[in-house]
Parts: sequence; C-alpha cells; structure tokens
Amino acid sequence: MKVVITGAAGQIAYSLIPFLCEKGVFNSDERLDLNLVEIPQAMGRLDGFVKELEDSAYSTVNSINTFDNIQNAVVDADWCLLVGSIPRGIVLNGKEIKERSDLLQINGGIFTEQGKAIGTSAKENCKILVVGNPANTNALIGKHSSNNNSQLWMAMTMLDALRAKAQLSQKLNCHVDDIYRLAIFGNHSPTMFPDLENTLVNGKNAYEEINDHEWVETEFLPKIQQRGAEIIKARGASSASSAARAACDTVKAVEHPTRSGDVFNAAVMSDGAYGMPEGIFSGFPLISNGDGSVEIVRDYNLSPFAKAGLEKTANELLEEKDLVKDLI
Ligand code: NAX
Repeated sequence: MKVVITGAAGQIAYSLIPFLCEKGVFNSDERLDLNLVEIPQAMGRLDGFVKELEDSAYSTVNSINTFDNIQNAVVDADWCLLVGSIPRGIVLNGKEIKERSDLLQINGGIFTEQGKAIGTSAKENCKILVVGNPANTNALIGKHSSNNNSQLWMAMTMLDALRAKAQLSQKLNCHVDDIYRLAIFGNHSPTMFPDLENTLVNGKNAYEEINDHEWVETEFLPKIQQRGAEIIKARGASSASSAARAACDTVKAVEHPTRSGDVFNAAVMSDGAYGMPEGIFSGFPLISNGDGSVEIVRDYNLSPFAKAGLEKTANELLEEKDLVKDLI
C-alpha cells in the first residue's frame, strides 16, 4: 500500500505519520510504503524525521522513501495526503503573503503540478486528501489538473467536525462516541457551517436537547469557526496534533464502512446537493462503503438559519474559485 505525504517535514506530518503507522488505519494487511515529499530546502529536516520513524520499528511499514519532487513519489500511489503548502504570512521574494488571492495563486501552482502528477501516475482508485490551506480550493485545482475522474479527491473538514463534537459533548455531558450525524457544510474557513439540527445524541435530536438557539448561534458556531485562530493565538502555531488526528481519522473513515446511522465529514466536489453550487469543493456529510467509494448523505433537513449559513460559505467558495479561474 503506497501512501504519499507531502509537507512531510512539517508539524502536522510529525504527528500524522506515526498515527498512520498504527495498526487498523487501512483496510488491508498490506504493509505500507511511505513516500515522503518535501521541498529541496527541507530534505535535511526530513532525513532527521525518517531516522526517528526507522527507530520506531513499525510492524506495519515496509519501506520509507523520501522525494524532493512529486512526480516520482506518486507512481502507483494508493493514497496521497497533500499536507504541504505555503502558509499565509510567509515572506516570498521579499513580499509578505497576506492576501487570500496571493496565497491561492502560489498554492495553486503547487496543486496544479501535484494534480497533474497524481492524475497521470497514481493508481486509478487513488484517494487524495488535501489538508494544506486553502484546502477546498486547492483540492479543486488539484482535481481539475489531474484530468482523471476515477480518483477520489477530498479536502479536510474532519478537524472542524471533531472540534464540534468535542464542544457538543461538553455541552450535553455525553461521550463523543454518542454523537451521530454531525455535519460540517462548506469551506474549511471561518464561514463553515456546523449543523446541529440533524445531529443525534444517544438517539435524541441534539438541537432540541440543547434547546437554546442563542447558545448555538452566538457561542457554538463562532467557537468552531474561530477555533483555529484561538489555537494560533495560544500556541503561537497552528493546530498540528489535532489536524493530524483528523487527517488520520479521514483515512480511516474512507477505508472502513461508516457505522450504521452515522456519517463522516470531508469536502468533495459538489453535485448540487443541499443547494451548494456544482463545481466547488464543499463539506458534506458522507458515508463510506468501505470499498474506497464514498457518498453524500442527502436526507438532512435544513432550516432557514442553516440555509443562510450554507449560502454564506458557498459564496466564499465561489469567490475563491473566481480568484483561481485561470488555473481551472
Ligand atoms: P508547516 O509549515 O509546519 O509544514 C508545511 C511543510 O510543507 C513544510 O515543511 C514545507 O517545506 C512543506 N511544503 C511546502 N510546499 C511544498 C511542496 N510543494 N511539496 C512538498 N512539501 C511542501 O505547516 P503545518 O502546520 O504542517 O500545516 C500544513 C498545512 O495544513 C497548512 O497549509 C495549514 O494551513 C493547513 N491546515 C489545515 C487544516 C485543515 O483542517 N484542513 C488544519 C490545520 C492546518 O492549519
């Protein structure tokens, strides 16, 4: 099983790769060939991490290989976890990258190249998870560039779902495993919409159990939407351990059948479900059949409040799409 991870010397990958090497993540006993990709300047750091991975002597691992280019890394890949990207605030050629449009253009170049390589050389049933931000639009660029409709492209919204579950379990004093059908709609950005009106906790409707719309609108939603910023402020760096957990959980969710009555969360190409415009990557509630295929769950009832939330995040995704229109 060939698993490609870009940004392999970064902080998310430092937690993610050990998680992926634990038993039971993949639905196959085949050992892992880990293809770790970095930019040339980071290869020294990556070599140091590889020594640590070797010293961990994972029984699930067959080989660990490093690459400073995507083309050779993705040949016959089963999974590509695209974590590497250029963060906002970095100084490139003497200019600080502050604007979303600049960030989209720079990362657009990266995802064009990666998409082409994956579309041509990875397996026809390859699964691709984009973590690097702006994840939804990077996935759109990657999928378009791959020119290959048999591969499955996703962008990560699992972290938003885990954050929402954690807050809900505190509010209703339940275990996170008691929560079913919690969905994140839209962009992985502060416009995302976490829906509680279709969420079940121990079989009961979570929104009705909370019975406090004010709390949902003025505390819960802003908390989830701004959680990334809250962590950056406290830690001086963006979420890494939790993002790694979420990426590993997404792989696991796709590899294994979804438990009965539940969903998992990722952004996939919209086909118009729930009124999200076609041709953007949007978070949806999904189920996996455990054979590599995933489906959007389409029986959620959306209130006017939820529909307004979806419209806002859809508009942001359309704006992002417009900013990269020359790449797609
Ligand atoms: P780091 O800056 O620690 O690591 C990123 C790594 O990517 C660096 O080592 C860099 O050299 C490498 N890289 C850059 N361009 C590359 C390329 N073309 N090929 C291969 N490697 C390349 O960032 P980290 O904290 O690991 O975060 C990675 C990305 O995840 C960022 O874009 C971040 O914004 C995003 N996040 C996404 C989340 C999500 O839920 N979708 C949540 C967490 C995180 O904010």
